[in-house]
Amino acid sequence: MKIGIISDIHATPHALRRALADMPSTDLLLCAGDAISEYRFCPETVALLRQAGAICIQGNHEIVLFGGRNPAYLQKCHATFPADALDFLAAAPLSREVRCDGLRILLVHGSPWEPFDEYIYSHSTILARFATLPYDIVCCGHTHVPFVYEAGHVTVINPGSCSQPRDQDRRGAYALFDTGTKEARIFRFSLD
Ligand SMILES: [Mn+2]
Repeated sequence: MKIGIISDIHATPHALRRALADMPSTDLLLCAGDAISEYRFCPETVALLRQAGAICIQGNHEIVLFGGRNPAYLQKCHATFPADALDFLAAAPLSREVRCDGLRILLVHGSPWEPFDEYIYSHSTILARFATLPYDIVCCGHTHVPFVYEAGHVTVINPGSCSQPRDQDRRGAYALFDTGTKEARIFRFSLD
């Protein structure tokens, strides 16, 4: 089975469309948070995620919007956008366990450990700690810099950002995991 992993769309539906068009067909689609921005809700992005059957969690941007730190804008969102679009992200958890083809997968936005908002890169020393987790795959986002790292039996996958890459590559990014070959790969696609 094939698992598609996306993250950090940041209210940019055209980038999400590109990612989904570029992606081979998948059996499971995971979104590691920051589908929107705290000051920019995007019903079109949410609709695309729902149509694609994406399993979503909240990132730090959803936490700000739905967690009460931006009440004026949230009020405006409720007056402007469809309730079901808002509810879809508001109801998303901060982390989520998913099973696919017998594999245990953890989906988080930043880090699996408190305070959960650490930026984890491919050179981060904390990556060794992922080997202690009872999962086969941990998907995270937050940095907008994609990587794949094998920490013992745990494959750590950051798919980067669909819309706002923060590495040297100006293209959008997503990841694919093949449960048959156990191979994780990062894919890049043009945003132009
Ligand atoms: Mn982000």
